[in-house]
Amino acid sequence: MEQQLKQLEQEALAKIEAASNLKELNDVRVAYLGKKGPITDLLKGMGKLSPEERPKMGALVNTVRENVTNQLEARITILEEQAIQEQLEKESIDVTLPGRKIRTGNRHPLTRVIEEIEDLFLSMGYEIAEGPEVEKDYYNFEALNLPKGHPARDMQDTFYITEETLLRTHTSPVQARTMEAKKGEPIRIICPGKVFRRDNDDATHSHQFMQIEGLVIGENIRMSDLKGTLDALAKRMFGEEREIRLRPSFFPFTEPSVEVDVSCHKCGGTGCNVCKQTGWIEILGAGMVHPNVLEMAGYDSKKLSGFAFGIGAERIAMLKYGVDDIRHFYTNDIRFLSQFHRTEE
Ligand code: 2NM
Repeated sequence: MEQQLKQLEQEALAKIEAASNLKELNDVRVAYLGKKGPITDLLKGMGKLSPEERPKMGALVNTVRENVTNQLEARITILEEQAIQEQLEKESIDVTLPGRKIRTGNRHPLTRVIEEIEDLFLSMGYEIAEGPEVEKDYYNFEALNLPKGHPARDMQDTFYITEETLLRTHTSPVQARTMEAKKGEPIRIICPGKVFRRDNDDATHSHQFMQIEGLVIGENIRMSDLKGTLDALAKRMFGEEREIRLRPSFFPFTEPSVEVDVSCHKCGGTGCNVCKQTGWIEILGAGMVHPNVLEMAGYDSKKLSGFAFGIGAERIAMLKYGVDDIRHFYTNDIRFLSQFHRTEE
């Protein structure tokens, strides 16, 4: 029996040594130490032995079982460590590999133009004011010296919701609302936002576009203040060498009113295809706020005066970036939009 035990032990140890994974090891454990294994059988057969032999054989079986168990556990530890090692090697990363480029988006060209203009005016102490796109007839027309029946209020030029409610045709109603709220106090604001006009869309017209209007009201605000402000704007948007030129014009809400030209940024004023050989490009309209507009908003036009101007963001962006069709701004073609990715700054 002792012989038999020694042989079993050798066999089990050899199989443990030969096992190459945890499953094989478990099979060995079940085969030799399990309930139906030979060692358990031997322990069960102890009863048949004489009382003198029993302690000696018992001790021997226990030693064998302990040996096999210890070897099994040692082998399990080794295989587990091997498995971890293999996994670590498989999962190791090469930190010297170059990183993958993350493709970033860019702001819409109109957003860029508007933010550049906002930055300039914020730096000059202006505040940014906003208001509703669906507006009252009163703020869009009446308060701006456009009484009922005025040609500029023609149904053809405006999207009406009801008799008294419409889509704003400019951001001036924001300025009318601001004047009303400030109750005679000085004002320095710019109003960027969406505006709407009943118009047939083509390369240079859109029924919806972005406008930026400015308004300054205070004591002794003069035409020269307007001129200096617009000169700074032209230089900021089109280059430090630019000059501006004012031509007389008409707007119901300003008197006097002017159209403002900037010297051509392509030819510098000598004449080219961009400025249609004139050396000048029209960029905005402006003027001194009409006394009627001031009085309607509760300002004393004898004590305070102001200037105002209106810029079309699309027109500026088209000139600045050489865009030939206004519809490019709205069709979201990535081939168009991705061209405005900033490379410096
Ligand atoms: C323009 C041209 C001239 C203008 C006037 C006002 C207000 F509210 F003060 F009366 N806001 N904007 C104005 C003046 C707008 O756009 C071409």
